[in-house]
Order: sequence, then structure tokens, then C-alpha cells
Amino acid sequence: MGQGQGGVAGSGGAVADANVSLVSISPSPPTMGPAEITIALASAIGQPISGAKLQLQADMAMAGMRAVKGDLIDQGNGRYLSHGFAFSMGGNWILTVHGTLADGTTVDRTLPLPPVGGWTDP
Ligand SMILES: [Cu+2]
Repeated sequence: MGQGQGGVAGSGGAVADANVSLVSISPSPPTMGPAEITIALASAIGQPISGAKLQLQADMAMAGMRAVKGDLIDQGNGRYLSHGFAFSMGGNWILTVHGTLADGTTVDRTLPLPPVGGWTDP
């Protein structure tokens, strides 16, 4: 894997020079309830990166609103699929992928997400 700097694994998390992108979300458009989300992780020059430990988190800018979290399962070839992830309401969520690559570098990336359908606050 392309290592730009001589990062030492576990030395406090150098930030990975990686691309994170949303591949698909099901259902589409997303709606309140379970969602299957596939993301792609690749190096800066587009090579798929497998073996990362990634999690998905969705937050809403709403007082007292709890974040929704789920693991992303490595599918190989740089693809990761959400497991046990569900939107607890409709509305505008901020979707973030964070975790650690096999080389010890970290990712923390917000992905564009369309509004989630279903029940929203009155
Ligand atoms: Cu909310």
C-alpha cells in the first residue's frame, strides 16, 4: 500500500491519505429504519484498500438526538457494507465513516447523504 510518510502504526494515528466514497444506499432514497450502506475505501491514486476497521455514524443536528452507529464489514476489494445500521427518524443526517487502516493510519470522513424519508419531528 502506498505509504507517503514513514508512519509508525499505533503512534497516535497519522491520518490516512485515502478516499472514502458512498457506493450505494438501500433503500434509495434512504428512509427511516434499516439501511444497507456500501462505501469504498481507496488510496489517493484509487487502489482499493481492504483490511480496515471502519464504522459508520450518523448524527442529526437536533437537541438530545442520539447518534446512530454501525460496523462496516470488509467485503474485499475496498468495499465495506454496513451491518445493523438503521436511521431512527427521517430528516437530514450527517454520515461519517471513521476507523483505522491496517497500517495504523486513521480515517474520519463525512459523506454526502440525501435527506432520509419517513417520520420527522412535528
Ligand atoms: Cu432527529
